[in-house]
Amino acid sequence: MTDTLSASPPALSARSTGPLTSGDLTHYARTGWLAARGLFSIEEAADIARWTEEVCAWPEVAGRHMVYYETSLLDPAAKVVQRVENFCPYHPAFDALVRGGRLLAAVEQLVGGPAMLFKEKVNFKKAGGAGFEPHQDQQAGWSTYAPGFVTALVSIDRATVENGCLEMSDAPRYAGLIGQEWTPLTAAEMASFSLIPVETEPGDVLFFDSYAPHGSQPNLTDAQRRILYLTYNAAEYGDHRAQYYTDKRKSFPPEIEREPGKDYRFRV
Ligand SMILES: O=C(O)CCC(=O)C(=O)O
Ligand SMILES: [Fe+2]
Repeated sequence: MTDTLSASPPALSARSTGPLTSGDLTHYARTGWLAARGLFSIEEAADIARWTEEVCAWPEVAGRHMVYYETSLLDPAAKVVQRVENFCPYHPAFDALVRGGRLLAAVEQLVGGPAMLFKEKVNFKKAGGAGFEPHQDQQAGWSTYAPGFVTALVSIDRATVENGCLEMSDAPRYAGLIGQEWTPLTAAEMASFSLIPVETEPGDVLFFDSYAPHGSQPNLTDAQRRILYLTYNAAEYGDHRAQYYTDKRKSFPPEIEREPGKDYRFRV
C-alpha cells in the first residue's frame, strides 16, 4: 500500500489561473481533494435545484437519461429515486454549467490542461437513502477509460453529518488504487487513515480525484440530500463519455431497461 502513497500529484501539474486559489491547489496536491466554498451563489444553486427537478419530471424512456431507484431504509414500502445519470445531452442549461464556465475552469486548473466530461449524475439520497461504503471511484472499473479523473461535487441541498454528507480521507494523496476493483475498501486497506465528514452548503463544490478514498452514511432524516457529481478526465486521455454510458447500460442498466428475472447488482 505504501508504494501508492504520493506526496506530489500524479503526472500533471496545476494551472495557476482560474477560480481556485493557490491555497486550494496546495490542499488538493496534498490530499487529493479540496472544498471550494460558495463557488456558486445561492441563486445559482437554486437554478441547479430547479434544473434537477426538471430532469426528475421527464418521462423515463429507454436509451435516454438513466434513473435508478432504491428502497428507503425508513420505509420498506417506499421505492425512491437514488440517482439520475446521463442528462446533459437533454438539458442545455445543465450542459453549459457542466461543460463550461467556472466548473470546467477549476477542473482544468486541477488537471493542468484541457478537460473532458466523463460522466454526470445527481445522487438524491432521499429520506431513508443508503450510504456508500468507503471506496476510491477508480475502483469502479474506470481504468478502462483513463488513468485518473477529477470529480466536482456540487451541493444542491445542505449536506450534513445527519443526512449523509461526503466523508473524505485525511491521508496524504494516493496516486493509485489501494484496494481491489469492484469492491469497497476493507478495514485493513483503511488502516492508515480516517474518513472525515465534509459538510457542504448549497453552492459549495468539493473537488476530489478518483483515488481519494471517500464514503458516506445513510440519510435517516425526513428530507432529501441532493448532490451533483461531475467527473472529468484530462482531454489528452480522450473522450470516453459515450462509451462509458454504452458499457453501463449493458452491465448495470436503469430499471426501465432491465430484462425481467435477471439479477443486477450495484458493486461500487
Ligand atoms: O452521494 C454520496 O453520498 C456518495 C456517492 C459516491 O461516492 C459515489 O457515487 O461514488
Ligand atoms: Fe464515490
